Amino acid sequence: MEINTNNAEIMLSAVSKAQYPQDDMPEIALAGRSNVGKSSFINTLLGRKNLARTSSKPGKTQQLNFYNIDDKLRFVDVPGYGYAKVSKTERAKWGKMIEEYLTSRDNLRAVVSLVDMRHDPSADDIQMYEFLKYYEIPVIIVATKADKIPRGKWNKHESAIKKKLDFDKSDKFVVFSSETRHGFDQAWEAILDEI
Ligand SMILES: Nc1nc2c(ncn2[C@@H]2O[C@H](COP(=O)(O)OP(=O)(O)OP(=O)(O)O)[C@@H](O)[C@H]2O)c(=O)[nH]1
Ligand SMILES: [Mg+2]
Repeated sequence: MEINTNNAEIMLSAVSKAQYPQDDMPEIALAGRSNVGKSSFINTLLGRKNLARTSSKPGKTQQLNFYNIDDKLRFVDVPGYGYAKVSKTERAKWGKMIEEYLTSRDNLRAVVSLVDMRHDPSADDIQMYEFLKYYEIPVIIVATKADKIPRGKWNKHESAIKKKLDFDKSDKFVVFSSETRHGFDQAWEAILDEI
């Protein structure tokens, strides 16, 4: 499929089902801990600096943000989990919003689940992966911030992440960096494979 990635724009932000776009365009959602680099991943894949708002402060993205890419697919930027400074009520609202989207959205083709390549996956990362497996939602694991680890240690980190997640070999795993654009082709290939 030919996609003009320059032709991308934010379409809408939503907090509930009634606000989701009403059509059958395929969607790829981005999930991961707050600050892991979801918005940066979107910007890198679209060759844009600031289409998806990024921040060194966690918790920047608080709604489901739908990005229209050349009228061929959508990225859905999902608020990050595991941000300590939110109230219990906020967290419960977040959980409900994500769960509603992930379990009921017919447009959803796959979830790109981002983990920080430097560290073992958190309990929340593991829970997200188990959740996606349980609902049989195709998942692409993107291990990001690879630029922060020496290349000679990449294999060791990849193995550790896979082991912790109990990674299913039929899923895709992409080593990625928004800094160097490492993994750009592989990430696009994995995504286009699912839509
Ligand atoms: N070195 C490096 N920094 C990165 C990379 N990806 C993201 N960052 C930085 O990490 C911080 C958080 O990135 P975001 O893309 O805003 O993270 P997010 O997952 O969208 O965060 P929330 O919206 O809070 O959930 C920013 O300061 C980015 O510049 C990467 O691959 N390498
Ligand atoms: Mg974000």
